[in-house]
Amino acid sequence: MSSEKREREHSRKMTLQQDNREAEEFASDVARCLASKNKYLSPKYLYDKIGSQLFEQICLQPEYYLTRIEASILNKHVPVISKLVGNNIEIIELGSGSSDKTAILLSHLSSQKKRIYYFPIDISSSILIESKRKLESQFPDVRINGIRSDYDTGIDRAATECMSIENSSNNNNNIPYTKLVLFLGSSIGNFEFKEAGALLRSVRKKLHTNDFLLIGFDLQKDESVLNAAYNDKAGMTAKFNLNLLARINRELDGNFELGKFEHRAYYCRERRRIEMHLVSKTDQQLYIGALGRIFALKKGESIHTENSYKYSFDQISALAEDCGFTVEKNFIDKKRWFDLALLSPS
Ligand code: AVI
Repeated sequence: MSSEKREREHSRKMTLQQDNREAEEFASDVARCLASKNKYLSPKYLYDKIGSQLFEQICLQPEYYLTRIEASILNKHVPVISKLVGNNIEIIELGSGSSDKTAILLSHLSSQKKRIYYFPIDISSSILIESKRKLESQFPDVRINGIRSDYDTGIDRAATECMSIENSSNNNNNIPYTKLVLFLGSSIGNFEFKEAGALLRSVRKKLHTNDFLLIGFDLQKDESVLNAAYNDKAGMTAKFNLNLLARINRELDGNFELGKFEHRAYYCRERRRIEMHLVSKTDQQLYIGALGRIFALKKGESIHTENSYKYSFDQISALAEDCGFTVEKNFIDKKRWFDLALLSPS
């Protein structure tokens, strides 16, 4: 077998192993969730292939201002960012999704004839394949290497790739590279504060002093704007939320009837977060074939599927400082609804 073929076979086996591990983790998390009094499932399970497509639809809804505003901030400030990062850049993106916003950055950087490597990290392989295909035809000079993984493993793998680029014999001029880690879309808001800190600290460990982290934060604002953003009129967020039950049916042989659940999303003032729930409309019993178990749900009982924290500037600088970063710049929109913060290692 040629070494190339061997490598392909090895990576196929690794992907299969990873798929199996993820399927087992999903099954055991669903079992734990449905058996507990306070039913909570990690929001990462919202993003199977269908969930990721539905999220792309959410981003197009008029009430969901986050994507639009972040893109406009990026468009406005891309020249400043481009100047700061120099001519040789390794972009690592956590949760890259469609990479639509990253295309704004790539378009500007590549027009400046910079040398760019791009490592999008996402848990959905289909979305990685699709976005790589699209970006490669748009930006033929950008070298793209998609990493299907969760954030922690993904950042490790991307940093290893960067090291091999910097140390390779092709880099015989010892060109210095700047790493630019992107964490867009306010995905940090879906983490509890402790987890958010752990993630930023692990990013910090991979960066040198001249590298950057560009991270989107959804800011605290009028409750009515927030409630509308998570209850869009077209019902996309509801579909996205309910798809979690459909996913359990598909992957774990469950018998959830989606019509017996209601999407509920509301701003919790005390915790400064949007909470997303699936609320049972009736007393019901659920059978999950893959677990061989029956679970009971009472009328009004909820499965908590996501939190989306809304930040203040004080919280942003405290988080940055706590994790070894300095806030270089807060790029914000006129309404002060969204902050694209540029952090550098302190
Ligand atoms: C990915 N994340 C930042 C979205 C959010 O706004 O918290 C996920 C989402 N959930 C419902 N709508 C959008």
